[in-house]
Amino acid sequence: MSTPLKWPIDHPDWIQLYSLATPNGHKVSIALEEMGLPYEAHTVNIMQNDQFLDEFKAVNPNSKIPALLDPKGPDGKPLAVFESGAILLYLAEKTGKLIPADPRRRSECVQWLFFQMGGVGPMFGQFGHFYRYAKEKLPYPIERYTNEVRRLLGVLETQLGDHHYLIGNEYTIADIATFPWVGCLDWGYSAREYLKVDQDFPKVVAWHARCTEKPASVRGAKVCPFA
Ligand SMILES: N[C@@H](CCC(=O)N[C@@H](CS)C(=O)NCC(=O)O)C(=O)O
Repeated sequence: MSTPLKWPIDHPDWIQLYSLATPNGHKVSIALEEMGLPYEAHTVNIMQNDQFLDEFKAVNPNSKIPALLDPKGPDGKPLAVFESGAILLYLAEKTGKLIPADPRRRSECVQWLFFQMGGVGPMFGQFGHFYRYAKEKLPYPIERYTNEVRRLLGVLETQLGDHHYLIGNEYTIADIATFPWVGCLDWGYSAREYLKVDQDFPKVVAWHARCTEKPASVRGAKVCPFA
């Protein structure tokens, strides 16, 4: 007899999302909502080590949320995709949505997506660990990641210039990859005041509000909630 699935599938023709309502998880559920793709969401409780189950590792060998299984990959066969940036790019290419068609603009979008994946995500995450969660409040890493988070917020502030979104007035996967992490400085790490976000980065604050207020963002942020 086979082991019952932890996450039974009711709609095998839909995209299967394995996630949790963290900034990395939000990216994908918000993009799926914005693109209007049918999907079925499965909550992976990383506090209970669900990510190390073989059933999850079959979708993401790296044991981290988010991950998805598209029953209809580019060749019509099922495709598993992990790493939130790769998932966003995959979905954008699949639908032609949230990514510019023009090659120059597309490259800009991909550059800011990678800026998030290589900079904002890891650095904000390390900041949160040492500032909020580490039992011992160590001055050196707190100072190091505070400086780096504020530097990255400054890069975003400059990039936003006088336009609405990261690469101009078109909302793209680069915005969706980034704004949940900016929000997390407040709702996840309670560091909005400490980092002087409102005082020093007003364009980032306005852009974050513009992105979070979208109906798809509101719906996407509710997917795979913490128990
Ligand atoms: N680079 C990965 C990072 C994913 C990641 O760090 N996910 C966290 C939650 S936000 C996780 O699953 N942690 C569980 C663990 O480390 O065991 C991505 O963007 O998908």
